[in-house]
Amino acid sequence: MTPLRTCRVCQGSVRQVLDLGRQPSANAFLPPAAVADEVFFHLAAGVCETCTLLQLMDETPSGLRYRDSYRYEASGSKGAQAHFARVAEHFLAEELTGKDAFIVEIGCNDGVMLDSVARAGVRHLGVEPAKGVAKLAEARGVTITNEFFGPSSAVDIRQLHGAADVIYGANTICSIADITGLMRGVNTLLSADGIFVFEEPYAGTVVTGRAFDQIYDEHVFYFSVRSVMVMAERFGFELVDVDHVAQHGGELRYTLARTGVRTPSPMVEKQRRVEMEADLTDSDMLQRWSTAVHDTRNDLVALLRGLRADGRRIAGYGAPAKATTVTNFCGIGPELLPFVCDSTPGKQGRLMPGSHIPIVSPDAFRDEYPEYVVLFAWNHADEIIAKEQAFRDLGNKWILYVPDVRII
Ligand code: DWN
Ligand code: ZN
Repeated sequence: MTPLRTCRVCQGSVRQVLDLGRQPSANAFLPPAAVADEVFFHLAAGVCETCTLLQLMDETPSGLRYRDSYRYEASGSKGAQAHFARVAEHFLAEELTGKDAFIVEIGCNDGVMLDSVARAGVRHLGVEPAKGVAKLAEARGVTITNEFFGPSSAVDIRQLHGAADVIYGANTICSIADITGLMRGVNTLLSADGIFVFEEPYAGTVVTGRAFDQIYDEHVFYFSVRSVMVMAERFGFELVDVDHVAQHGGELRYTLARTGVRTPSPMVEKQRRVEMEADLTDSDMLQRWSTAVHDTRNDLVALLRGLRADGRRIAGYGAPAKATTVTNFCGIGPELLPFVCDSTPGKQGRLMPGSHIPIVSPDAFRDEYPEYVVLFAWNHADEIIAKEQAFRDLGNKWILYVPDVRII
């Protein structure tokens, strides 16, 4: 938990811009007997005064993250399944067309993307350190190596399988604090004209979209086009394409190639201008953001306290990692929200990190609907609200808090 003094990419000074207080590791869902062993750290985001990269000030020790007990399953929503099937289709049609094409996914989780590649009979490798989800990927027929990606695993993979045409990561590159080690690994493994593609939480969504709950220990970086351009250049790469991704409230997908090998798409310049016009990392903008996030906290807590005082039955829906940030930042515990429901079997029967709110199955929620429910999995709102139409038909209400607190 060493405080960061310099940017992890460019060594510029990092200025703290948002303090989210004492927090546990966001995906460390606890068995009730393990409460005494819980580890906390200081969660705060800062901005690099040189390359503008938004990043965590402190880190949890890496041993605490992505352990064998890691519970998040990337296939957990229909939206994600469809999205990753489309990503695979794109790679298969555009990049993996050679006779012996090879794709590596860094942090493939339960194999939601590589599943389609494996079915197409194309050479692939998922690099996944969390044993539980890696086993799920293997069970679908995905080839796995159970380790962290870095400079030495990249050498081993290259020796065993040859160079990769595509290296891909979804919501994983932002969690690799040692960006130099990552980029050295990519440099070792990527073919001369290959691409490194990663889609990650976007600084614009986190700041202007006020999705402050994307900030937690796993997400060390909140990239933007501007900061990725600097990062790519430092390591001999170039940002050649940018796409909008609807997942997780709005992300960006970045495509890097070795400098000069591919012609950058006009989207790169277009998105860079959008960011400049939005003053994304301007200090006044970040100050207003911090104030707005604190307002959200006050509004949400006041709403929940008022509902409890009126004797209303309230609960939470979804136990995403994001809910750890919100509940701990706002001081919301079981006295305000007696339970949250989540469809992930491995989370049920456990407690939310830090807040210790019990997690139950969605069946328990349907057995006796609460009157007001905080939709922590707000990024899946369309899917969940449609699925739980009966909840609303009975006059019950959803509570949302990104970008502002509101009842629908
Ligand atoms: O970056 C990360 C992303 C990809 O996934 C990781 N660091 C951790 C994780 O973030 P998250 O936990 O915020 O992801 P989700 O997809 O927003 O989590 C949604 C949660 O809601 C899951 O626990 C499943 C649950 N859920 C549910 O109970 N009913 C989801 C849907 C769609 C449902 O119908
Ligand atoms: Zn920097």
